[in-house]
Amino acid sequence: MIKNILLTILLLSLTLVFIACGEDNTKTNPNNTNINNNGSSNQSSNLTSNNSDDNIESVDKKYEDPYTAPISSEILNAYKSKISEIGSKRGGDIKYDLIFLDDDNIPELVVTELGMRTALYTYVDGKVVYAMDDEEELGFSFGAGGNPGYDYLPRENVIKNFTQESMGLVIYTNYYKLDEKSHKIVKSNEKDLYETHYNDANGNGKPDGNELSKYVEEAKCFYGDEQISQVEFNYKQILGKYVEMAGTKSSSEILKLLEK
Ligand SMILES: [Ca+2]
Ligand SMILES: [Ca+2]
Repeated sequence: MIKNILLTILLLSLTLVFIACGEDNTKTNPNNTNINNNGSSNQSSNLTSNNSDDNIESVDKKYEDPYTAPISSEILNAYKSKISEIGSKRGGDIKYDLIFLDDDNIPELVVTELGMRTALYTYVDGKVVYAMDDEEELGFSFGAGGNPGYDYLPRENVIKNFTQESMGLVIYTNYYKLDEKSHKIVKSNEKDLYETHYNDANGNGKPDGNELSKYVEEAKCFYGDEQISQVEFNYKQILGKYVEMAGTKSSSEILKLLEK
């Protein structure tokens, strides 16, 4: 088992050398990187799942449909009340979905204000709790300013997001997780993980003045203020077969699915 894990890690790191901070990323389309990550993860899951039936089962379970999974009626009823409450409080185009973000068999509720924000709720001790910092703001914002949205690894408690700043010259890769104690979404990395595509001629760590006008193909990689190698950068990536984290169902559609 340990051998398999080591082999997988080795293969992933070798594959990744060709992804981040390399030619593919210089296209600055976050979706490109996403596709690459999905591709490399497919290879790795094939490798591992060929090894035993247990692994095939666990891969299947990861992508289990929350609407047909065995979930207690207490949890489903609590989410139904929350959906009705959100629907009556907020106007606009709100969409919902249930996902298994972490592996505790209690699904999370995704609430998306289309093209604007996505928020998560989870269920703790008989109650639906808001998993974001600020309820007024309704969670992660996306759509504007080079942030296409959020993806997650089912049952692995990983949320991933790319954010482009300075017209694509700086690209952040953000990872988040649901904190077990606070039941809030928190950043997984202590420091920012990002790539830059400009020549910092004045050395102030920011793209400014003439630096903004030239896109540099070869990326520099950073963790916080520290420049790191491509290999170190790749090593900090969390690979897997990501799924988009966004509400896709109207309140009436999801309430129907939750009737059991
Ligand atoms: Ca959960
Ligand atoms: Ca500068």
